[in-house]
Amino acid sequence: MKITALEAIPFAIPYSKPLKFASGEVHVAEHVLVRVHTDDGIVGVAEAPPRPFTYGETQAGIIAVVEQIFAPQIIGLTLLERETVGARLARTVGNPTAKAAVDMAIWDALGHTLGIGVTELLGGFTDHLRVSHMLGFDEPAVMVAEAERMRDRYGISTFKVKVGRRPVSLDTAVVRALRERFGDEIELYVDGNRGWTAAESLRAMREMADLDLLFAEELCPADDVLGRRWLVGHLDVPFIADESVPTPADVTREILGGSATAISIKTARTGFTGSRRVHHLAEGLGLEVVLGNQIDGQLGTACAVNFGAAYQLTSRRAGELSNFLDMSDDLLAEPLQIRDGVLHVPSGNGLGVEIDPEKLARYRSDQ
Ligand code: MUC
Ligand code: MG
Repeated sequence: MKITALEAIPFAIPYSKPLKFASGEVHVAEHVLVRVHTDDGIVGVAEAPPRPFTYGETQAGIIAVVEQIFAPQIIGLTLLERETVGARLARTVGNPTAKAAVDMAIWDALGHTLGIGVTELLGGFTDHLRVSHMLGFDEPAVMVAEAERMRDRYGISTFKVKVGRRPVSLDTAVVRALRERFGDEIELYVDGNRGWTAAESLRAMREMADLDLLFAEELCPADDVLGRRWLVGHLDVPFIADESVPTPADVTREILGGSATAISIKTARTGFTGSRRVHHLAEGLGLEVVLGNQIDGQLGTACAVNFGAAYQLTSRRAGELSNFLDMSDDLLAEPLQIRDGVLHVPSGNGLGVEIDPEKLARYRSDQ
């Protein structure tokens, strides 16, 4: 079970439908495949998606930190020393998706070593999640057509609508069009990626008061400390903190400060070990939790569903597990399948997935 090598492999897969939102846009999935090798010949995998507009990471930076700093720190430790691994990685500040991918690749390797799935290792609550699809910026008619396609083809009936444009009516018109088209057949919530001010956020939420929203997510910046607290105090739906809570300490600060009343857990930024800490904290605080999406590919989505299915709290709400559908291709040998609005945890040991060597050869950008 001893870790003998750590690899960081860049790859690039274009999106067939780019995703646009208030803090940025993504046209090509330029992610990093992280592989952990052990002395038993086991290989664990995970994916790090650089999001410079959210965490400041880049593809080149993730490779550098994994190869130059993390690899020498953890080679020689065993798969059972995950807290030691975490403590060593924590000596480097930031780099959340690089750290998360190393952590999740270790869990995958552990699952393969023990002959157990990661969901079972973590908690084993269920084997599937309902799926929520994230709709990026566009005209109302295009976003309604996209929701129709997701519903008709994959049975998805929960949608997170990206908002945060100016004037706010650009976005409230989209949400209204969706509600008018689907009535109560769908669940809807909105995510502003910090695009609005607190006052704009409240104006928009009042315009949408009759649209039966589940949640509002990160509508304005958490650094607008008093404005955000004021906003959250005026809302009658849970306010989800997403990019403002990359660590358990951030969750504590935002919730106790009155700047959020719910949280998004993203395995892409807290791995399994950190996400478990955030989950337990949320459970203790009695918070609503949504399993979020860092615009993950299929490998990242396999990580998310493995985690989400492990616990009751993370499987209660639909998880954001479908944005890989907007990619032109992926790396997995067996593609993930969403049916009737549900994604099952891939069966098998570890994460239950395998990388297709031909696809990796085609999309890796370091050779
Ligand atoms: C989300 O929930 O915000 C877009 C930016 C980011 O950091 O994550 C995605 C989705
Ligand atoms: Mg978000």
